[in-house]
Amino acid sequence: MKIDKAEVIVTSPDRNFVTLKLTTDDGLTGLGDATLNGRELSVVSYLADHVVPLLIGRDAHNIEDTWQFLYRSAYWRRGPVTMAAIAAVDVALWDLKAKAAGMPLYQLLGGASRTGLLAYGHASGKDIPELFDSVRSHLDQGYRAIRIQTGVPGLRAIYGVASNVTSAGNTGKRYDHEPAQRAPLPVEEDWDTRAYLTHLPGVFEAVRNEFGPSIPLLHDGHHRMTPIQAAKLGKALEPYDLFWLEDCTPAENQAALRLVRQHTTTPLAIGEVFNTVWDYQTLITEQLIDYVRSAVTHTGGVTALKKILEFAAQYQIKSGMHGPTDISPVGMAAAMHLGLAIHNFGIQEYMKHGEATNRVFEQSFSWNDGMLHPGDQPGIGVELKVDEAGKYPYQTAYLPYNRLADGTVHDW
Ligand code: KDG
Ligand code: MG
Repeated sequence: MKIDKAEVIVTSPDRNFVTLKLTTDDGLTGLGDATLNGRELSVVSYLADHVVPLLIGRDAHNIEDTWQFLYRSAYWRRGPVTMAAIAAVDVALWDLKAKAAGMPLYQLLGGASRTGLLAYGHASGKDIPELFDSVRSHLDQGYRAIRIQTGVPGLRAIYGVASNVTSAGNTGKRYDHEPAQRAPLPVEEDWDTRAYLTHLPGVFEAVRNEFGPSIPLLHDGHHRMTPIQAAKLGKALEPYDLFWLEDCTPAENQAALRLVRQHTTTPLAIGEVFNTVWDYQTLITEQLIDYVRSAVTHTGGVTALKKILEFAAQYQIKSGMHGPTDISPVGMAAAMHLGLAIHNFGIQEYMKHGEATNRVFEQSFSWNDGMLHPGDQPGIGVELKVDEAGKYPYQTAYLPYNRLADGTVHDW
């Protein structure tokens, strides 16, 4: 099974996606997601200019060897662009191998360890009434676990709150997806950590009072706190029994999590911006987190993330794979197969893709009663409709960024 053709396909149905499509000499096709939100074209170049020429003629069955070759032969290791490109090759090869075997990918990863994957969705609102409406709507859609984000009094914008406004103006349509605004330049938002820390515990108190003690609730701090602020927030949220507090600090300083951990029993989740096991070394061996947030797409694929999660399992740390809409349906499918197979699955983030995206990517996963299942089609269960993809050319898009009241740039 030799690789005959490797194509990098960029499409922007509801947002930009980068997909690698491999075709073998026996006519099988495999897909891999290489989407890096706001920096999509750098992965396109990495793949098209540097990786595609290395793939032609290779044995598609040799997944581990191809991974090690791409990682080590580049000399320049790690980083989101490199690891997203390697991930795309890796997932496309797993898709091919599973299709060749006539099995869904999870069977090749050891078989199903569970019947489905508990998923969480994103409820948000600029104030409590709007947040409650969003929680109700998620419950109606079947979600059994819900992330809670709200506006903070005095701030115009806050991470994670759905909006009706894009750079093109107020569309009237509510945008619940993670932003990467289609615009020539990034949008500036405002931020005040003190106002946020004062406001948030009351929000969780209100949500618990309204929706009761049993529903798993999550929150994303989006790297905005110092370690001592994160420790304070974790402690303040303990009465509301969070499933996790995510990205409480910019965790590239892994040792900082020691301080947070010493002060709170609120479970911690980290890693959506990480790309190798080395980013987790201290966090895992010292048991400073409870959930690994990496996506298959940004961590070198199924091969590499499976190893990270098996390492984490030795320390009773579970998976919480990143699943916003900037992970394409291909990346989501790979995550579902991996999540179904590993022992230490925790929860899967799941934001629904838009209708145009679902027309471009034909998918076989199911969503029943708050649980995901990747389906039983051979491979990962996603096919790319090339004609449909061609209708949506790339659009310049940037993530927003933050400034404090005095103009200082802050983490977004
Ligand atoms: O590209 C950035 C988004 O993926 C990020 O803002 C989403 O934090 C996120 C999450 O937890 O889904
Ligand atoms: Mg996050």
